[in-house]
Amino acid sequence: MKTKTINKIVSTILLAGICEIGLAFVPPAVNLARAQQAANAATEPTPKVIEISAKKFEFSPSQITLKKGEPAILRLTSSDRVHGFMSKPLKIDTDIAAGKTTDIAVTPDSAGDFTVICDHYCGTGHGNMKMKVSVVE
Ligand SMILES: [Cu+2]
Repeated sequence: MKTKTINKIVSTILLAGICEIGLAFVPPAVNLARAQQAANAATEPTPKVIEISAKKFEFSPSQITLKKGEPAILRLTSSDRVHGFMSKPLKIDTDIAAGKTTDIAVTPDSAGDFTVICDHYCGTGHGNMKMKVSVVE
């Protein structure tokens, strides 16, 4: 009777141990998928960073070229006051505060020439404050 009880306890402990191993064990296929994901992330190109500065009443450079489907970061600064930076077809709309860097991510989905305008009134020349973004295939 006593031995039987001990045997039962021992087998319960063993069973619990096996379950724990079972939980910790990750099938190799899952591990492989994870490794593949990590490798893909590592080989994904880091977005190109393009610096654009704004001041009354121009953007510099006044023209940039992006590639369709390729992510880029536009690093925007203003040397005088707050300006806008807006292009509907490129899905860009932000303000550029003075003395601060504003990063915006853009991945153009169609080729062509697009105009970015300052949509934050900044003075008499505001209406002509724009730049061109050329998106190539
Ligand atoms: Cu403006």
